[in-house]
Amino acid sequence: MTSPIKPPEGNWWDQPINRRESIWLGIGVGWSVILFGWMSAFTRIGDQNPIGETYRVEAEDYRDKLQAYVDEGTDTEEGLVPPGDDVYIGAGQFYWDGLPVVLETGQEYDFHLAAYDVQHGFSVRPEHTLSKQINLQVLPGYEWIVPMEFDEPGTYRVLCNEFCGDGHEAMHGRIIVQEG
Ligand SMILES: [Cu+2]
Repeated sequence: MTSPIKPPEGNWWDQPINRRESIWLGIGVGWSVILFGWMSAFTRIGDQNPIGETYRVEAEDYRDKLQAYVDEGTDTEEGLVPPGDDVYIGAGQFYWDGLPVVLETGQEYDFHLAAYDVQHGFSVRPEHTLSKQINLQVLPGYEWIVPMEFDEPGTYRVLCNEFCGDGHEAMHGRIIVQEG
């Protein structure tokens, strides 16, 4: 049997680099440098970066804090109305503690995010545009406080966007935002 792939004729492996190859190599190197610079700039410039503060916290302590917050809030048919500007959310296999929550537009809330067991992903999407989303990592051992404000009223879905085990797909929650 003969191979359908035929080697090129002659001495093809020992040729000087041609002009077209040099140009593409140059473009490749140039583009790499741009992307490298972009990575660095992306973390320093603009509003796209998650902000806030992070504190070490034990899962049990966070659970207690969240429970105290839930007790202080007002339970309504739609969900919990937080007692103040703080919103506590706990992620566990496989549920969102503290959701659903009822918030208002035009008010800045401090979202507290922590996980009880493994790493989870806090993904928030407006119900009418599920492709529009923010994604934040929720880690066990850390409480991340992120300021957030909703411009538009509506229902926002919260789902876990980090595969966290068999049951991960059941991690749904809701944030109901009302006109403030
Ligand atoms: Cu999860």
